[in-house]
Amino acid sequence: MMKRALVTGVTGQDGSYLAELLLNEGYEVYGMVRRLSWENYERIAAIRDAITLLEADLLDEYSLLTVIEKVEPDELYNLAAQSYVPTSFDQPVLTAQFNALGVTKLLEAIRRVKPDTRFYQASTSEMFGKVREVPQRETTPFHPRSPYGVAKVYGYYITVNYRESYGLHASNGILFNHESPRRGLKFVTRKITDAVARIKHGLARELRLGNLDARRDWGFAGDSARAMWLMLQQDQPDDYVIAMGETHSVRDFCEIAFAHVGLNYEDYVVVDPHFYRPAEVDLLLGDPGKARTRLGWVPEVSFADLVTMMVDADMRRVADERPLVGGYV
Ligand code: NAP
Ligand code: G4F
Repeated sequence: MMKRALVTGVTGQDGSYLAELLLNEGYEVYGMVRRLSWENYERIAAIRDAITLLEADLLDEYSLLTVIEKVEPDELYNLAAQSYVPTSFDQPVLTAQFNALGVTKLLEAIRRVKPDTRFYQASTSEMFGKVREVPQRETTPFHPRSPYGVAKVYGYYITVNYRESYGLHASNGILFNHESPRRGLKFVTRKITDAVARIKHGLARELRLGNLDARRDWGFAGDSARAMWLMLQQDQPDDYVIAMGETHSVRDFCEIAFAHVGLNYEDYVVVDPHFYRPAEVDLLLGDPGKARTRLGWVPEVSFADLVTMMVDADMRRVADERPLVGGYV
C-alpha cells in the first residue's frame, strides 16, 4: 500500500520541494493550505494535479484534527510557519501562535487521532542566535535573537517533549539557511539575485541592503528536503543539524551573484540602516556530521552553484517579464 504523507506549508519553498520528493518516492501526498482570498499555488503548479490539498490553519486546532482524521498520515511534515525574521519583531504574538502553539496543536492532534504518525518539525539554526560555540551542532545551547527564534525554540522542545512523554516518533530538523529560485523575494539571497537580474536588464539601478557582514551557512532547499525525509525513515526519532559546514557573508553572496553577470556589486549595493534588525544573528556555521553519519545525507549543490542557479533563474524570469515593445535600456 502507498504511504501517505501530509505536508503543512506545502505552498512554501520547502513544502514544494518536499512534495515533489515524496511523489518521486511513491507517496500519496496531501498538502495543508490555509484559505486565502487568492490561491498562491505557483510553487506547486507542476504537481498540483498529483497531490491533494486540504484546508486548515495552524491557529485552528479543530481543522488540524479534521485533516489528520481524513488523511490518517504515515508521516506528517510540519513546515508551516511565519518564517520571516523581521516580521516576527513586528508581529511577535502571531509568530508565537503559528510557530510555537501551532506545533503543540499538531502534536496533540496526532496524539489523539493517529499516534503512530511520524512527525517532522521544521526547527532552525535561528535557535542558536548569539552562538555559544562554532560550529553549531545538536548539543550547542540555544540563544535565540528574535521572536521567531524564541518561538521556534518552543516548537523544538514541545516536539522533544511529545517524543519523551508519549513515545511519538517526532524529530527535529535543525536546518541552516537553505535557498532556491523558489525562495521568497524578501529573504536576502533572493532579494540579491532578483536585483542582479533587474539591474542587468536595466530595470533597477541599485540594491538597498542591511548588514553585509552577517554570515550564514547557505545550502540548497532541494538538498534540505531530502534530509527531512531521511529523518522520518529512521527506526528511532532524533534531532539533526542540516548544514553545509561552511559560512559566507552577505557581502560574499553579493560578490558572486553580481560577478556572475559581469557586474561589480560595489557599484550597486547601498547599505540602508532600515534593514538592520533590533538584534542580529552574526554568524551561523553548522556541523552536519551527525546527519552525514546516521542519515547518509550529503548535499549535492555547492554554495557557488546555488548562487549561480538563483541568478540564472531570475535572469530568465525577469527577461520574460520585459514588454515586447517599448523595451528597456
Ligand atoms: P515559506 O516559504 O515562508 O513557507 C511557509 C509556509 O507556511 C507557507 O506555505 C505558508 O502558507 C504556510 N503557513 C504560514 N502560516 C500558516 C498558518 N497559520 N496555517 C497554515 N499554513 C501556514 O518558508 P520555507 O522557507 O519553505 O520554510 C519552511 C519551514 O522551515 C518554516 O517552518 C521555516 O520556519 C523553517 N525553516 C526554514 C529555513 C530556510 O532557510 N528556508 C531554515 C530553517 C527552518 P501561505 O502560502 O498561505 O503563506
Ligand atoms: O535571508 P534572511 O532574511 O534570513 P534569516 O534571517 O537568516 O532567516 C532565514 O533562515 C533561518 C535559518 O537560520 C530560517 F529559520 C528563517 O525562517 C529564514 O528562512 O537574512 C539573512 C541575513 C540576516 O543576517 C540579515 O540581517 O541577511 C541579513 N540582511 C542584510 N540585508 C538582510 C538584508 N536580510 C534581508 N531579509 N533583507 C536585507 O535587505
